Amino acid sequence: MTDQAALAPFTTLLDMELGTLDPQREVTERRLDDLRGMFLEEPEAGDSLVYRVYAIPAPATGANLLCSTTVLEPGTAGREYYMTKGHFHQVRDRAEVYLGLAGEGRLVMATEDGRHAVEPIRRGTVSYVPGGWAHRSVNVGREPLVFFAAYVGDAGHDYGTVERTGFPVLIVAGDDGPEVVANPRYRR
Ligand code: M6P
Ligand code: ZN
Repeated sequence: MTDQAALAPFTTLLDMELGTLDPQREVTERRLDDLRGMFLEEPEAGDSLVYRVYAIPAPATGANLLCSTTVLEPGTAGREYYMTKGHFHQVRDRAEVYLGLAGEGRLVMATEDGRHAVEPIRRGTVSYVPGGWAHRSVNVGREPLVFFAAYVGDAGHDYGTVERTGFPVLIVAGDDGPEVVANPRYRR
């Protein structure tokens, strides 16, 4: 018998604008202090909230899907918009799907050999993150960016690789809106 046997069907109510879940289960908060070293310019001191992840827990096995909503606040550190830490999956070939719910964002993805892709996130976008692609979301709008994500349960989060290399590109506030620029600190 696997964990599967212990899991009964259940439903969660998702507020499509706010991204909150009812019932609320695990909530992870990330503040500017948790993102130290990730922005090109260090943000001013302060522990401003950057994002919250509301998870729907399930056993972290390859038979399950782990689902969460992320609510990413608007803001900038230097010219860079607020963003998530970003990660590869520990099990590299595990895929993920992002469904945009509210706000305006970008999904930045990169492979370990240095390729990158930038896709929009807004209400109704469904983005496929193939295995082997690190992913980070960026809020380029003035409202919270809200999206739903589902990934293979045994994927795991590898934050260390992204912390070491960065992403090949940054999303920065330009005169006419968001711009994709090369990351001068990126190294494979
Ligand atoms: C999405 C998913 C989660 C992830 C969250 C925040 O909801 O990809 O697995 O935790 O975004 O991103 P990060 O873990 O990179 O901070
Ligand atoms: Zn992921």
